[in-house]
Amino acid sequence: MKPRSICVVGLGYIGLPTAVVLAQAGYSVTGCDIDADVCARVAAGAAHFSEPGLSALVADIVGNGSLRISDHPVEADAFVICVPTPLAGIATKRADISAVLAAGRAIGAAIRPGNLVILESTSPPGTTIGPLRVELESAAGLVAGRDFLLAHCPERVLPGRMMTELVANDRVVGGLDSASTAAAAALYRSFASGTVSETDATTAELVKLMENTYRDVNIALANEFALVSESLGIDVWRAIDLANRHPRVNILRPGPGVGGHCIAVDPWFVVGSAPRATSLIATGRAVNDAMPGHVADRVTSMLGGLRGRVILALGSTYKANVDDERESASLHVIEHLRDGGADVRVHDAVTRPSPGVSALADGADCLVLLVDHDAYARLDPSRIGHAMRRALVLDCRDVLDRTAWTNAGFTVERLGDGRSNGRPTTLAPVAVGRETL
Ligand code: SAJ
Repeated sequence: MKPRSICVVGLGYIGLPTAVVLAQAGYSVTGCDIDADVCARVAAGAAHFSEPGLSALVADIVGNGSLRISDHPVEADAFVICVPTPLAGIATKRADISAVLAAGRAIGAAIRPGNLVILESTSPPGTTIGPLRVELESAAGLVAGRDFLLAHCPERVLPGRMMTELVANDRVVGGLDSASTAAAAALYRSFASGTVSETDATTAELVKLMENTYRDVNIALANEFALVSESLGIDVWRAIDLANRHPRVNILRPGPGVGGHCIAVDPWFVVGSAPRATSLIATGRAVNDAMPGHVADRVTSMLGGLRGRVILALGSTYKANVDDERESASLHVIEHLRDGGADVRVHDAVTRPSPGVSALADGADCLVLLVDHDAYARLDPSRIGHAMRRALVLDCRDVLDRTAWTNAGFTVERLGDGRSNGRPTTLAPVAVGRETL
C-alpha cells in the first residue's frame, strides 16, 4: 500500500529537512521530537538551526498545514527515524544507539499492521534487523516482516547543501526482507531524483559507514603527508595539488583535525563491529585526533612558549561556512593552547563575527586560522597587523594569500608547509612543466 501519511521521529539536522521534503512531495507529515523547545519552535514555523533555504520552507509547510508537530509518534502509514547516534563515550568509542531504541519503543505504541518503519540514523551494522527490530516488536506486539515492514536508508546529505542533496543524491535502501526493501525504495523514489539502489539492511548500514570512513582515512593520509612535508621542508598543499593531477588520485586536504558528528565518529562504528580487522581505520582516527595537538605545538614553537601569550583563533565551527561547532577540531586546538597557558580569543566569521578580526587582534602575538570560512580569504592584512604585539600567523587551511600577508609585515607559517616553519629545505627543487615546486 502506498503510504500517504508519514511520521518523522526526530526533528534535528536531518529530520526537520526530511520532514520538509516529504511534505513538499505531498505526504501528510507529522514531525515529533522529545525536545519541547524544538517542537515549539517548529510548530511556530521556524527552523531551530541554520541551513540555507530551510527556514522559509518550514514557515511555508507549517503555515499550510502539511507539517504538523507532536511530542510523540502518532499513527501514520510510514515512520522515518532521524535521531542522533553519537559515541557512548570518548573512552569506549562505541555507538550509543539509545535514541534509536527509544524511538523504536515510541513508534511501537503507534504502529499498525502494514506500516513501514525506516531508520535513517547512521548506525552500527546490524542495528536495524537486531536491536531496533526487537524494540519495535516488543513494544508493538507485532512481528517485523510478517506484520510490518522495516528498512534502513542512511541519510547522506552535506550540511549547507541539505535541501538540494536530500532530493538529488543517490540513495541506498536495505530492508529486512524484499517486501520491506521494495516499499522503502518506492517511498524514496517518490521524491528523490537520484538513483535509489536496493540491498539488505546491514549492507546499507555498512555502506554509509564506509563512505565516511573513506573520507576520514583519506584526510588522515593528507594530514600524515602534512607532517612528512614539514619534516622534509616542502609544501604539502602544492605537493597534493600536483599529485591530484593524476587522473586516479584524489587526496583530500590537511587541517587541524576532523570534526563534525559524522566523519570523526562513524569510523568507530566500523571498528566496533570488527575490532581485529580494522587497524587502518583506527590508525586513521588516531592520526586525525592528533592534529589539534600538533597545531598547538606549531604555535608553541612559533611563540617560544604559550604562557602569557595572546592568541587569536580564527574559526570555531567544525568546518567552513556552517554554524555548527559539534566535535569541532578548532575547539580542541583552543583547549590545548589554553592548557598551555595562552590567553586565546576566538573569532568565527559565521557564529561570532563581531567584534571583528582587527579589533580582536589588538595586542595579540599570533593569529591561528583554523577554519576555511570564505570570509577569511577576504581579510585585509594591512588592517590587522599594526595593532598586534607580534605579526605572526599560522594558516592551517591554506586560505591566506601568503604574498599579501608577508608584504603587510606578517611572518606567515602554514600547516604542512616545511618551507615556512624555519626548517631547512632538504630537497632540491623539482621542475614540473614550466613551474618549479
Ligand atoms: N576536512 C578536512 N579536509 C578535507 C575535508 C574535510 O580536514 O579535505 C574536515 C572538515 O574540516 C571537517 C571534517 O573533515 O572538520 C568533516 O567535514 P566533511 O565536509 O568532510 O563532512 P561532514 O561531516 O560535514 O559530512 C559528511 C558527508 N559525508 C561524505 O561526504 C562522505 C555527508 O555526505 C554525510 O551526510 C555526513 O558526513 C553524515 O551525516 O554522515
